[in-house]
Amino acid sequence: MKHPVYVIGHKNPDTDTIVSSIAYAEYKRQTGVDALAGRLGSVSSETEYLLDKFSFEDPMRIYTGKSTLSEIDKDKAALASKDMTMKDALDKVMKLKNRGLVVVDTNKKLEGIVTLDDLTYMWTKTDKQLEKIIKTIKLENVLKTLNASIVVEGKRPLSGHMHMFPSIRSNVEIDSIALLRNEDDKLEYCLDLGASLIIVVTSSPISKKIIKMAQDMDATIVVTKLSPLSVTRLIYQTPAIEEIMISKEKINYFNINDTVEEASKKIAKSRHRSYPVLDDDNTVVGSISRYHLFNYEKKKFILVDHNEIKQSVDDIESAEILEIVDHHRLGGFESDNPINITTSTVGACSTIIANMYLENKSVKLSKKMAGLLLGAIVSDTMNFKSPTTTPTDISVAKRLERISGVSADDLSKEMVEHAESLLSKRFIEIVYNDFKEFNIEGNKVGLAQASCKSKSEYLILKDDLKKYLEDSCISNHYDLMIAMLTNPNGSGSYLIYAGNKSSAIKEMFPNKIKDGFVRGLVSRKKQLLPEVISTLGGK
Ligand SMILES: [Mn+2]
Repeated sequence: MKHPVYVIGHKNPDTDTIVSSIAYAEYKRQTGVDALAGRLGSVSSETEYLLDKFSFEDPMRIYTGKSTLSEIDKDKAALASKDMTMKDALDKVMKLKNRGLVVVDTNKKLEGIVTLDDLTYMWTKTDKQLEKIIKTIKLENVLKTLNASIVVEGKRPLSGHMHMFPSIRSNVEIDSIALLRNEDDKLEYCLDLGASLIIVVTSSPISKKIIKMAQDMDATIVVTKLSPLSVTRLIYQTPAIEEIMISKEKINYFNINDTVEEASKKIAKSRHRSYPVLDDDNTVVGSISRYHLFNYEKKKFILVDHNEIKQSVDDIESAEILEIVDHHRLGGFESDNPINITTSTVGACSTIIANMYLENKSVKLSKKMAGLLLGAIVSDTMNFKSPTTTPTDISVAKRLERISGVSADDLSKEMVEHAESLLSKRFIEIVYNDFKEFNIEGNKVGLAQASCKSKSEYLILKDDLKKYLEDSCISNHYDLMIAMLTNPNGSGSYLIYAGNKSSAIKEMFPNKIKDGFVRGLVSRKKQLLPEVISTLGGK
């Protein structure tokens, strides 16, 4: 099984993160890496609009860095139906490494398992236990296993008793099975005492007298050319495996979405060799053994648009990080192996990736991919108005405009139009989806950023959102919380604030703030934070 490398952006994905993962996965595929784009949350309506416009699919949702059973190598399950004879099961199981069969119904739903051990335990059973099993054998299985043919078919039931080459003085029980040579006196004797199934080891025909007698007694006679020894051995392998299988309720089995860690824990407590793996419809899709759980390849990731563990996929510690492409500060990341890191202080991660496409002549940048990347750069730099914008962002965007035939300005306007209304979000999302906490001169400060398309949205929200911030300050002990509601067109931000230090805000942006709006304020990191620091720090 070939394992893909997942290219993922950060949690609460924005357009730059989603586009970076799609574009870099495609870039890696063109260089021969089996890469797939993944996402850690739902996409915004702005992103969705951009994906639709250039006909790209949503990346697949990824929940954990742990490997699930669907992602590791497994054995193909050797399937059997419960009416399979033990003889056929033995023949099949001897050819398997894990020496186990998975018993399923006609829809491949799990019913139980049968292992080589179960099949051989048959020989340790008492006569009484064997009788119970022999009682269940079917005529068709006897014919198949003993390579036998029917001479007379009767309807007597089977008691489970077996008589091997009885003499005329033996106590042959009613409805028993008798194994005989083609000797009329003994055949007659057994029929007379009410034997139900007579297996005759012979190559010569059964006499008419015996046939007539069997018909009168409603008994069955079958003939086989196998040796007496083979017949004695094989007759105990004619029962169906249903009689000895271990039913579903008594075994460990796994769902394809269980993690390797969960499965290992369960397996450590049990002694079977192999365990069925089912999909969500309870259909058997494979089987695993200890070997698979101790020798699996970790899930592999390339991180784009982030590098901090807490912004990345859950359980990233269980996975392997191969590479990072980012435009944020480095956040104390450690790796076991040397890895490739590409970082640059540009306004969008998509700028770095677009640059890679433009510089690598052996990689093709399609028209629609150029449009997609352009959209992400426009979004992350707020149409180049954010102070994080660099000349590289602008020059790369110009080249993308030419290749895609789309204008950055038009794209920006369309995306702002399709951005989600703040009114459709809950306060907890507005405040905490993109939230950073700072300690400034002993003050606990929280700065939230969200995009806000219009003054009317702000006016509708501002009182209730202020109340929400005030409550959050009290319950979470913030001295100051600011919600920065930025117009995605880059014109500026509305500020809503609360906390015992909120009077300080009034000292900030003294000339620029008008009806809560600060023209030109778009970057939390480069504009708002330094202002808050200097106000609270008195510097
Ligand atoms: Mn970004």
